[in-house]
Amino acid sequence: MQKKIVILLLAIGFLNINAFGQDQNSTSQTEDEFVTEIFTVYGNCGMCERTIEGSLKDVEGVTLADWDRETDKMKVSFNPSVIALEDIKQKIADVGYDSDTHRAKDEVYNSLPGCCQYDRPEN
Ligand SMILES: [Cu+2]
Repeated sequence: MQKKIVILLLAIGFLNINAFGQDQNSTSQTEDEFVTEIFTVYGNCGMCERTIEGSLKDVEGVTLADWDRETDKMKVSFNPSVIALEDIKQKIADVGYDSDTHRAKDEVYNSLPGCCQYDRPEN
């Protein structure tokens, strides 16, 4: 009877160590996989914010998309093995917004609501 209890305790101890080891492992993996980038996206108002952030909603590999209308800074966390920064900027351009490297098509920009037609950067 005593022996059984000892074995049981040993087994529980082993499981705990194992679970702990796995936990550590998956945490560091998640940290390694995701990167955060900050870049400029031109826009005006709260509606722009919804459109810009909405362009990355439900996009695979993107875990955070936050645009600050005071500073025009876009913060994106993503997994670069799933989606490239270029593709993220293209998705933002596709809904009408210029970034530091990607330019929206004129017709998409022109179809934005008047209040959202921000001053475009040159070229
Ligand atoms: Cu707007």
